[in-house]
Amino acid sequence: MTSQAGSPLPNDLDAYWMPFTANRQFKAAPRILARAKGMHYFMADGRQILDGTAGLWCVNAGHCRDEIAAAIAAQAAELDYATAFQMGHPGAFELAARLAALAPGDLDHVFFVNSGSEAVETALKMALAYHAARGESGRTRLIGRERGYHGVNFGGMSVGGIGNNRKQFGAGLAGVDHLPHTHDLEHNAFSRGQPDWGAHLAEDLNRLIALHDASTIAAVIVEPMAGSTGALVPPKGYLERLREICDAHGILLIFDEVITGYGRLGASFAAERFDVLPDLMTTAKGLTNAAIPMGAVFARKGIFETFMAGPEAVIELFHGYTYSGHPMACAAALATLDIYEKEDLFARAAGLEPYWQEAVHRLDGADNVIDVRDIGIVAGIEFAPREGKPGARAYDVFTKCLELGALTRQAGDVIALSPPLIISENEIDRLVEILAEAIAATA
Ligand code: PXG
Repeated sequence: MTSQAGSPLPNDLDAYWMPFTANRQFKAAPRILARAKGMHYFMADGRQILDGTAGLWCVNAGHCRDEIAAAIAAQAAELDYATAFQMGHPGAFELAARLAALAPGDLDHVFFVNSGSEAVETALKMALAYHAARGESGRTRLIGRERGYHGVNFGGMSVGGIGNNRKQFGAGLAGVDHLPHTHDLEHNAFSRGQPDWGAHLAEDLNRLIALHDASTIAAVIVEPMAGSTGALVPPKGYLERLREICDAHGILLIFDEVITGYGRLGASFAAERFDVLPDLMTTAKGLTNAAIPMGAVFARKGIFETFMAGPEAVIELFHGYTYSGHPMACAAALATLDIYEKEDLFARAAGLEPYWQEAVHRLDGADNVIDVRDIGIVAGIEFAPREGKPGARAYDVFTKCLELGALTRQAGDVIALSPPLIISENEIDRLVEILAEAIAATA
């Protein structure tokens, strides 16, 4: 069978075990994306859908960019694969240098991985190995945050703070603790940009230090803006305070910028926007405009140099992946960075932010909406849960939006928006109109 859009429709939905999906519910009424261009997806039935989520917070330059497709095709013909272990290829070195120049401060060494989850595992392992290399191998504890999302592997799941993502999988890593999340509707509902209330929540790190002793703590990992649990914007002064406390106690600060990296907040990285420099920074998603899976972990100069102090013939970090720095991913990333630069997309996002903010706050006061929040080109619209059915209201809004022609992302009782950074003002208006209509229709 062939769809109107010219792409095949699957005949058999059974074999594919879908990730983070209610498989039976989905297969009873499948939603099949057939192709995409620019700001739009096209469903298998030919319907055009405005992409309100940049795929999954990742297609920052819009879909199916010709330059990226051409770069991938050329690379596939020239050098399909090269091992990164004791061998190299030009693209990985070129990309690392470009990224080091893009990142703030002295975050100028780059380790390649294939996803956000792998970036997180890599950063956590780097933190432990860094302290060990300095003779402080007692620093093994890792501190995450409630409602944090750091991917699905064991380290990231353990420092993550989402009950549903943890409960099926045992005890996780030992020696992990969590800061409280910063989401508080009583004080911060309907904030525009960073909320005023909540910097004091960073002081909880001092409580954990008193409990565990700083000499046992390797690192604190947070998303500068928590994405997956519904766009939780950091309170003013909060990240700055975390940085101060970490500095005072020799604890590494890791920013998980898998969502916030590459322009989402109107700057290269959240670290730049908030002017808080982490020791390690994890990225993925927008790195290749999501065209090929890839992640990159950035390390500050002093961390990298600590590893380079031993004998030169000894491998400094016993870690890496078969596909680290894959040639095609490097080609996709280099083409993506070219687009970001040529179209000045991060500055474009910053310039669009006031319009975006005005537009999404038109939903303040809509039926059952208990919060609207925004930062960069991100918004979270939170609903009062249906009695005894958490998430059901936002799921209905999500499916209604799709019916009306827009893709949004549901996270619990929140609808998160994060469109490609090429979105026009008209398209922002259209996205908000569709949401308003969907909210009214499902109230
Ligand atoms: N860290 C952060 C901050 C993320 O947002 C990951 C790590 C893991 O990346 P990979 O590439 O391994 O998936 C992410 C991923 C959502 C949603 O609904 C967000 C993500 C993944 C799935 C769903 O917002 N982000």
